[in-house]
Amino acid sequence: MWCSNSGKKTGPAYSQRLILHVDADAFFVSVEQVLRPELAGRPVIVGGEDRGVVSSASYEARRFGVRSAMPIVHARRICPHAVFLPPNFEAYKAFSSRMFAIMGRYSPAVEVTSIDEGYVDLTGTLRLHGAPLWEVASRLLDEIRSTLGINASGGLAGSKTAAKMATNLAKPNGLLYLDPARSHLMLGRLPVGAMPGIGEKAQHVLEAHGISTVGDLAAAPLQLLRRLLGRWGPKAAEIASGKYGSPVFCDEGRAQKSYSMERTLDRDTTDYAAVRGLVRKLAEKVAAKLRADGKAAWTIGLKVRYADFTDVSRSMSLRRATNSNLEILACVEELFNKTISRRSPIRQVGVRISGIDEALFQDDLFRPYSGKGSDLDQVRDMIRGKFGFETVRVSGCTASGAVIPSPSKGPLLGSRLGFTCPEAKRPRA
Ligand code: DCP
Ligand code: MG
Repeated sequence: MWCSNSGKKTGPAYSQRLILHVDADAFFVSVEQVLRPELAGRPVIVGGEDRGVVSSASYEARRFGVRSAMPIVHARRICPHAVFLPPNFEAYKAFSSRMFAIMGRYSPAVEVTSIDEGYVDLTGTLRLHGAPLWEVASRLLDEIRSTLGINASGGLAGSKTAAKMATNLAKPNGLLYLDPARSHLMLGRLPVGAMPGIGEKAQHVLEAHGISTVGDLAAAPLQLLRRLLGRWGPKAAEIASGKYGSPVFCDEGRAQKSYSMERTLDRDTTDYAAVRGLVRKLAEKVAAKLRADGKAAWTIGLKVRYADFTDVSRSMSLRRATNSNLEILACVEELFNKTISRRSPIRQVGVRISGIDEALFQDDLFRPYSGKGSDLDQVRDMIRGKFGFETVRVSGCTASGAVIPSPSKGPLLGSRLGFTCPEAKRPRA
């Protein structure tokens, strides 16, 4: 379902489409500063251990050049006096749901796009709030500040893209209202890379063809854009011109769109057997989460980051959505074999499952399908849930997807079901 923005037929002031984009400032760090007030105003960096990357940097740390996704070792070099903290996802999730609960009080149409970012469709709420909508937007951000103790920035405009671009201009701790009738005059002057969806690569391609601003993109010949960006080209031009306005997705927006996990290795390695083992473990963990939510996925993806920071990603789409370990491991195996083609050390690997759907399929028409996977998957998930992931190991996987239990000597809990349990742990008394 999507929430319509057509508004009531009560004149332009009521029906004008106005969308507020909200994005918390330095979110992970801000939460840490609320939990540890002594860190307020200091350069603070949240990220993995030494081999990891920066997740969030306070604006004080950004002054020294620290950015998200930068290796922690580099951040330590350029900002040695910063406080470095490991992530505390439970706390971030709790703050995130409180932030979206506040947003939901201003309009029923809220689309969650990430842990700290989303849209509120304020169209048609003028009479409800009894105040101009930029004032309402400002109240909403104030409420986030006073209730949660973190700063959030906002952009209020006639489309989601314009609102998001306005937020980026307002950051940190600001609110920018762009009159829908004139916003293209301001946004059109921004560099083309400022438009959401135009990444670094696309920006370079466009600039090489004289398209350097958002306005240039809006005016560029569609044929050229199709050649440069493929099918996305004409749509990008439409968005840049402000003519395209995708609706605020309410229900689906809240639903998880993908499941992923990635790991940075302890050291860069060419031990592909070990990397392959890690990839399989990630895939199994992601598949288990998918099953726990009663979902299935159409697309399985693998990302490999080499030591020189080049990323190679591959994905494959299936003929039907799946949440079966067997099928997901077989895909990951195939992707791994296709991806690992160069003899370079690997730094990081990740598995991403997308195209999320309800797990509606069932092989046995006379047995209702729970959505939680096959018997084998269910038993495996149950044992791992109780005794830990490592208690059950799926020990081999052929290209066709058949799981081969590895020969083992001891008493194997579950071995008849096609998996091995290396240390068959007994339930604790
Ligand atoms: N995040 C992450 N890794 C990244 C980017 C982000 O783990 N490469 C996490 C940490 C961020 C949170 O997601 O706090 C939100 O991402 P943002 O891009 O909104 O970044 P911040 O909120 O930290 O900063 P900003 O003020 O620029 O929004
Ligand atoms: Mg943010």
